[in-house]
Amino acid sequence: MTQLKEKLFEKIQAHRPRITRLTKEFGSVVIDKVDIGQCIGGARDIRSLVTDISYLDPQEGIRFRGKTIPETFEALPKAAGSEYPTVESFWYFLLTGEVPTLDQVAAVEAEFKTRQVVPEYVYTAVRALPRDSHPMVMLSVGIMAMQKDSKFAAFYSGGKFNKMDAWEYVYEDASDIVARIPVLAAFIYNLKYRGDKQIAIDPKLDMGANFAHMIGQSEQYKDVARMYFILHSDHESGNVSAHTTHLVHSALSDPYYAYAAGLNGLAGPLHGLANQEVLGWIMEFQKKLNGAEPTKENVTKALWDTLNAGQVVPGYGHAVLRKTDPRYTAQREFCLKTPGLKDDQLFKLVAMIFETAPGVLTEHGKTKNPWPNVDAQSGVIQWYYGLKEWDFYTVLFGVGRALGCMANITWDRGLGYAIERPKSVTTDMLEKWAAEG
Ligand code: FAM
Repeated sequence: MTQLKEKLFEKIQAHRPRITRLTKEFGSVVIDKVDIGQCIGGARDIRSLVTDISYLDPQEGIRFRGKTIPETFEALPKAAGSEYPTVESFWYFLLTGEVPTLDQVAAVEAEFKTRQVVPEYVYTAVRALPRDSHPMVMLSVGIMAMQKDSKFAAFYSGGKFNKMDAWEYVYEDASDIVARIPVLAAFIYNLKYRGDKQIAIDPKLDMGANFAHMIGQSEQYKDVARMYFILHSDHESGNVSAHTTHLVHSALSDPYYAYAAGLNGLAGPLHGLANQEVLGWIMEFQKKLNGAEPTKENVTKALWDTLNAGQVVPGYGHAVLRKTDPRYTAQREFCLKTPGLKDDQLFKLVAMIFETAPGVLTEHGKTKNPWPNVDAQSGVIQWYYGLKEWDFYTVLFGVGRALGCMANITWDRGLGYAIERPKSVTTDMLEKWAAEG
């Protein structure tokens, strides 16, 4: 067993009695009630999922294992010569809740090297798709193609399946997915946008740095990749990608089936595709500006044009958050401290939208949250570093989101969570209850 797996086992064993006690002794304690609005309105805010990986406070934003984003970046060991932690150290932290030592991080890095090689048949499957397929389709197909080697599926069908050990096989698949997904994403990027000029893995590099290397990016982009993957990793359990992954895995579908499903949800414009939509929207707007500086007046007009056309302003609003998303703030701070980027025209425009959109959306009066989410800022950074193919941005999100989704389902199995099966009702029943008050 690796150090990480041993530590995880220790944590899971220590946690199991808490769940058993809660279920056996306190299973009937009421923690929420459901109204008709929530039933029709996407189950908004109903407390019905459990996770200890991250928690989203509507005012404060996300905490990973109890730490805010700045606290997380501060606490974790940094990549050599960088202000940012490696993705590997963050993976250790998400899974165990403990900040790893440098030795523990080195062990995860070594483990990922043995896991990160993507089988050739996966590339063959992705290559067989039409080249103009959306890169999210390619990513999802790539993950599905790997399923045939699922260790969890083999354990399940091998006749020795038992609930206590099942998590170990989820952990194996989850770790393989996390280690391989940036390599698969780099392959897709090169296939689609660089004439299939592939770059081999550099085994000396950590995950984020290797991704930068594999897509032919600069030294500085290594930190962008590390930051981006960590920021997009997890946002508690109710969002579409995390919830879908959890739901599908709850049927004991293996992590490949589960995460491909999660990615398919991430590909929706109200969820992960918003980062692509933001950049498309901004580009259109920049074209209209025709070289003129963005001002409060012209940005206000563009926002109203969008709203009056019945469209949403991409990158603004959130189902849970009621303040500026700290993932937006972390990326804005990265822009402000990066020479060149802070004076970039696109960044200036995004900053002007940040000044203007909350007021316009408040006046519009529909959204419960007029503040920006993670997607409003991320495309600008990618664009600045030359990653201009914005239909790829959701793939970057999907690489990061694998960390959270895979940590979550490893724990789901460790704690033996049940198959998910909420109850549905009919409109007649709702009308009857409505009449009864
Ligand atoms: N622009 C215009 N209208 C908006 C809006 C926006 N950015 N955000 C919400 N609204 C509208 C929404 O369409 C709804 O209108 P109807 O009553 O006509 O249906 C109304 O405001 C109430 O919505 P809400 O309760 O404030 O938000 P929801 O919980 O229903 O939806 C979002 C949350 C994120 C889907 C929504 O805010 C939205 O569509 N935002 C733009 C797309 C986006 O940025 N998505 C990314 C979310 C991100 F965090 C992620 O997953 N990566």
